[in-house]
Amino acid sequence: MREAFNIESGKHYVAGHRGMVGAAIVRALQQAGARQIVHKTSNELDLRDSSAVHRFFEAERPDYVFLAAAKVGGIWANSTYPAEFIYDNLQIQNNVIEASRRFGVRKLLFLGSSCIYPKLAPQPLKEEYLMTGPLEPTNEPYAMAKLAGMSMVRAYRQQYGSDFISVLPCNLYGPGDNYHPKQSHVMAALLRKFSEAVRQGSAEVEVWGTGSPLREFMHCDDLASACLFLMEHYSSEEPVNIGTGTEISIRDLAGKIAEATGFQGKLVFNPEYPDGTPRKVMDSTRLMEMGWRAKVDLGLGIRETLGGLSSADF
Ligand code: GFB
Repeated sequence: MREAFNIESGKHYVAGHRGMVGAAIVRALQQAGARQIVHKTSNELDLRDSSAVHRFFEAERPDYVFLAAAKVGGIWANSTYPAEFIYDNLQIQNNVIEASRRFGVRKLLFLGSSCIYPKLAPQPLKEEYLMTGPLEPTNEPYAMAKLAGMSMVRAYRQQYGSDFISVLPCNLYGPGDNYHPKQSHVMAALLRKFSEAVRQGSAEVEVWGTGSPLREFMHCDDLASACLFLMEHYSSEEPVNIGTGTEISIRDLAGKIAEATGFQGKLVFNPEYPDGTPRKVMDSTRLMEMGWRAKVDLGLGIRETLGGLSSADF
């Protein structure tokens, strides 16, 4: 019989705590009463270094692990640094998952992404559609690494009885995002572009691609809430989609952000940049049937994220 997930008394290790997702998970754990949260910066602990990771786990012996550390980025970053995306992510997840098994971690949550579904899988995406067709070329190495991580989670459950689970979030945004002008995801990139355009009085903002692709966005605090919910209530080898079920075109998203920032100028769509996957809205029935729902409305989430931006972000 597996022991219940005990937030208060358990020792939680959040790998990647300084990233947008990791920081949101730390906030959620603190708000839920967690008293022992351990984390290390990438300078303190390089998760690609197997012996360093094993030394850390031997010393800290966490009960629960949230594997939110990864090399992530938007469509341009994935297309530009494919070797780093596959190497770093394979190294990180191999080391953390194996060390978690070796040092008796009670439960581990592995984060995949909706971008690892086949490019043209039927929509909305159901978990069983994974691995049923060719991947989106712009982030195939990243997707292969994440698919390998999910396979590892299943294999460790089967061979060692490890209580490890995998989740698949949709596109995310919120405080602490990466606002790098080229390497960021679309939400962060547009929040930055429109904010700077208003500040500088620019007449136009460049939006990459045609604007026609559809994306599903969730606030990182909702994702963190879903992760704690699944750590408490879910224990199976099947991955779980974490989405809102609502999609928006890049064009309409740009319009929403222009309105939220008060930008009055022109949107210029640049088709020299790739559109990527045309759609990737997920079917999150498996999660919703367990009783969890996303709470943060997209318009409100965009305004709150804008309001929280500071010069430290850009
Ligand atoms: O978030 P994003 O970069 O990646 O979104 P994906 C890319 C979509 O937004 C493309 C358009 O259709 C872009 O043409 N876009 C418009 C922009 N303006 C911009 C901009 O200024 N910056 C960016 N980045 N995009 C990612 C995967 O796919 O999804 C990652 O590559 C990750 O691995 C992430 O899984 C969740 O949503 O296409």
